[in-house]
Amino acid sequence: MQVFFGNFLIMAILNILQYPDSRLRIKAKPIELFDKPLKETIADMFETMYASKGIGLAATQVNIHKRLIVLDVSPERDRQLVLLNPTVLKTSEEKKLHDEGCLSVPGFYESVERPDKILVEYFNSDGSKHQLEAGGLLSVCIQHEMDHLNGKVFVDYLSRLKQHRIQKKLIKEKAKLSVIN
Ligand code: QAP
Ligand code: CO
Repeated sequence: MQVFFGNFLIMAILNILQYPDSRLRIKAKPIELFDKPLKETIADMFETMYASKGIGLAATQVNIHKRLIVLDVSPERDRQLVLLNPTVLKTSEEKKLHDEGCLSVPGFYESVERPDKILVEYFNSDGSKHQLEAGGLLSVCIQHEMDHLNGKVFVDYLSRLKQHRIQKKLIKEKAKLSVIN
């Protein structure tokens, strides 16, 4: 939600769901209306992503189950990308290993294998259709965020042992925090 206070536009930092929250498993629905509330959600998602020092955030992670992702993989943090209703048209045969983290899985980084290059079709916030050929970190990030829209988390690609270790640690951390608060 955005609030106008005089001339100031106040954006909100949204709550990020933490793995293994079952709401991270909900499949997001296509966006049908490219309206003002949608633009406000996008602004809030960027605010949330930058505040958390992230490079990508899917709507699913902030408990909004619509097909919307925001990204900024630039070192200067000034290249905002919004992908609405993204679909992958092509993937390269070549796969690569890349270290991944996730704002919903704080403190854990693990290597995941994915196609090196992808061709994605998406809509921007004005409702116009675009295509983007991505490689490297951008490609990894788009694939990671698109997984979220389908209820998938990068941890799902790891061994059962690693999944259980991560779950145990995050549940334990949460329990500690609830004693304090
Ligand atoms: C997905 O993830 C990604 O654990 C985006 O303590 C990440 O922005 C794709 C973050 C890496 C490709 C490579 C994670 C921030 C941010 C943490 C993120 C943390 C603070 C993760
Ligand atoms: Co993630």
